[in-house]
Amino acid sequence: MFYYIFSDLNEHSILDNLKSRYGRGLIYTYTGSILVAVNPYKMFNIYGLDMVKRYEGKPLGELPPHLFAIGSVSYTKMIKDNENQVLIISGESGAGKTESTKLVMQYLAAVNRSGNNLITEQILEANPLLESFGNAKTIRNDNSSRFGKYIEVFFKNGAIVGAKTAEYLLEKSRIVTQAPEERNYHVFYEMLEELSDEQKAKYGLQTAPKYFYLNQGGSALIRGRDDADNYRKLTAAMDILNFERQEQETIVKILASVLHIGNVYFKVVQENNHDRAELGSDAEIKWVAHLLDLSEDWLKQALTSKVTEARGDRFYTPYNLDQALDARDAVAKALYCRMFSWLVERINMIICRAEREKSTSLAVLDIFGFEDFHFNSFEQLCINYANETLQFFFNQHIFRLEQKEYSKEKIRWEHIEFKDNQPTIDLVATKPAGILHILDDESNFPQATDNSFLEKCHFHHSGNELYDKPRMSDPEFYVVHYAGKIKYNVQHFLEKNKDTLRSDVIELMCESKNQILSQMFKDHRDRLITKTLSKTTGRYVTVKPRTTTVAASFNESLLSLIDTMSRCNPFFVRCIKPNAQKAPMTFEDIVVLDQLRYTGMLETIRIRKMGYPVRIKFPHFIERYRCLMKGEPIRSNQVPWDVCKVILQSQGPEFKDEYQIGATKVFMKEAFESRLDTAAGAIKRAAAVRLQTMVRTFL
Ligand code: AOV
Ligand code: MG
Repeated sequence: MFYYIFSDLNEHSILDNLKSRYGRGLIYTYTGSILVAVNPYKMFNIYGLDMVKRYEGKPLGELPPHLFAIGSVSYTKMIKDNENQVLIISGESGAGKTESTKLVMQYLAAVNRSGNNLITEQILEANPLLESFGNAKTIRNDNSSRFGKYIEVFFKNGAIVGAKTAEYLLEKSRIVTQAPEERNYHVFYEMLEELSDEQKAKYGLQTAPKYFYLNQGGSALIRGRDDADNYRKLTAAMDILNFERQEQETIVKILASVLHIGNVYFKVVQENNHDRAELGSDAEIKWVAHLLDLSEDWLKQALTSKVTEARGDRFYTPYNLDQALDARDAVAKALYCRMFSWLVERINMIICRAEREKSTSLAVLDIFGFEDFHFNSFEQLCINYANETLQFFFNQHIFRLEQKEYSKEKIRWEHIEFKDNQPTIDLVATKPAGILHILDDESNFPQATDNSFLEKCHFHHSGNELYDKPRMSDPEFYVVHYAGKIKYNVQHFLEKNKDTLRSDVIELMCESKNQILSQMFKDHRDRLITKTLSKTTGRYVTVKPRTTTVAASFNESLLSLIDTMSRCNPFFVRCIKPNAQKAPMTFEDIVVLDQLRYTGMLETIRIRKMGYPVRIKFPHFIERYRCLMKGEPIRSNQVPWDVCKVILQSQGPEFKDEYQIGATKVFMKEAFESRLDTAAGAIKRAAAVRLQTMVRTFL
C-alpha cells in the first residue's frame, strides 16, 4: 500500500487532512519525500526497537509515514550510492526539531548492530551533555536550543565509525540576563539541585534564587523537568565520554565562578569629578579567584579598570559603573562560551577518532528555530537569518533547481511561483548595504552608536518594502521575514556584535594555575594569532588579524554550512507547532495553516503534483520499454526522441498529459511509469507463454 497523503491541492483539504490524521494520533505525513511532523507534545510509543526493525531497509511509502522511514531511506541511499546524506530539520521554535534529531540518532544507533558499540554510545551521550549546556527554557519552548548544531555521523561499510558536531553561535546574553519566565542554561539549575550540601559548600554555592544570573526570569523550575536527574545523566555522559575527574571538577568550578561573578556588585565613588566603580564586597571575588586559581588582585583589576600599554608602560583607567558591570558580564560570558566550545572540541576528540577517508556520512542539522519575542535583539536577527537561509536552501532545492531542469530540458512548464526569499537575505546580509554589513562597518568605527547604525539602516533601506521604520522614534526596525514581520530593537547591537571574547579576559584566564582552564584559553588565543612569513626578514612573525565581529563570523560559518550541505543529498523534515501553549494533542487551524503557508508547503505540494518526478535518459528508456513497440522495428531515420514518442503513445492519447519528452530524458508521472511497467510486464509474459507453447508444439 502506498501512502500518498496530500493529493488534493486545496489549502483547507490539506489542513483537514493533517488535522484528522493528528486527531487519530498520526503525527507524520509525507508530501513526496518531505516528511511533515506535527508536534504531539506527548510521547507516543512508536520509537521502539520493533519500529526500527519494521522500517529498516524499506522504501519510502511502503509503511505509514515515520521519521524512521526517512532515517532508513537516507541510510540505504548513502550505502547504495556511496553519497553523503543530510537531514535538514526545520520549523519554528518548539516545533520539534531537537526531539526529531534525537530520534534519528537513536534510529542510526539501533540499526548499527555491527558497528562499534562504544563509539555509538558516546555519540548518543554527547546529546544530553550538549543539551544541558546549550538549551534553556524560553517562553516558546521549555527546552529551547540556544545554539545550532550539525552532527555528521561517519560510516564505513554501513557501520558507524565516528561522528563530529559543529556548533553555531551559542546565545551569549542569556548567561547574564534572562527575560521574564525564562531561564539561564539548564546546567546551572541541574547542578544546584543535585549537588550535596557538602559539595555545594566546597564551591560556595547556594540555591538558584540566590543568583542574579539565575533569578532574573523568576522561573527556576520547569514543570515536568527533573533537574537533579538530568544532572546525574550529565555526569554519566561525561564518564562515558572519558572526561577525567580533573576536567569534570574544572567544569563545576567554572559554572560556580560564573554564578559568583554575577553576584559581584559595585559602589560608585566620586573622584576628580568622575564616577569610579569600586567593588562592593570581596566575598565573591575571593571565591572566583580561589575556584579558578587566579590572582585576586588581577581579577579585581580586570573588573574595575581598563589596562592600556604604551611604550612598555601600563596605564590603568578606572571604569565607571556601566563599564564595570560590562566587564563583569564579559568575564562570565567568556568563561561560559569558551567552556562550551571546549566541550564540543573535547567530545569531537573522543567520537571522531577514526580516520575518515573512504567513509560516508549521514548528517543531521538542528538549529535554533525562527523566533519572535516581545523584545527581539541581535540574537534573534542572527537566528532568524539562519532560518531564512535554510528556507532559501529548501526553495533552491525544491523549486529553483526543479524548474531549471525543466527549462534546460525544454519541457512545457507553467512556472510555479514560490515565495523567493532572496530579497530578504539581501536586505539582511548581502554586501555592501545589508543590515549585518552596516552593523559590521559601524562596529569598526569608534564614534558609531546603536543609533547611528539605525540611521544608516533607515537611510539605505527605507524604500525597501521588506523593511520598515517604527512609527514613533523608537530605536527599532522591522524586517519582513519568510515567516513574518519582526520588530528588532537596536539597543546593544554594536556591543553584541563586537562581543567576541575580550582579549583582556582571555589574557587573564591564560594566567590561571588551573592547567585545564588556562589551556582552554591558550588554545583559543593561539587560534586568533596567525603566523606569517615576513617578506623582509624571511622569519615567521605573529600577526593578530583584525578581530572579526560576531555577525561576520556567523555569516561565514553559515555559508560554509550551506556549501557542505549542498554537496550532500538532502532530505527535509518540516516540524510544525500545532499550538502556542505547548499543549498536548491540540491542533489550532490558524497556527498550523500559517506555518504551511510561510514554509511554502502548499507550493511544494503543487510542484510535486504538477511535476514529473520520474526522469529516464533516452537510451535507458528505450531499452526498458522497447517491447511496447509491439515488434515494430526502429527505422534508421528515427532519432531516439521519435522512438520514445512511439513508445509513450502506445498507451493511447488520453495519457498525453502524463509525460513529456525533454532534450535528453523522458519525464513522467509516477502513475504513468507504473502503467508502462505493467504493460511491458504483460507483453513480456505473453511472449514467454507463446514461446512455451511453441516449444511444446515443436516437441
Ligand atoms: P525545537 O528544537 O524545534 O525548538 P523541541 O524538539 O525542543 O523543539 O520540541 C519542543 C517540545 O515538544 C519537546 O520538549 C517535547 O516536549 C515536544 N515534542 C517535540 N517532538 C516530539 C515528539 N516527536 N513526540 C513527543 N513530544 C515531542 V528550538 O530548539 O526552541 O527552535 O530553539
Ligand atoms: Mg531545538
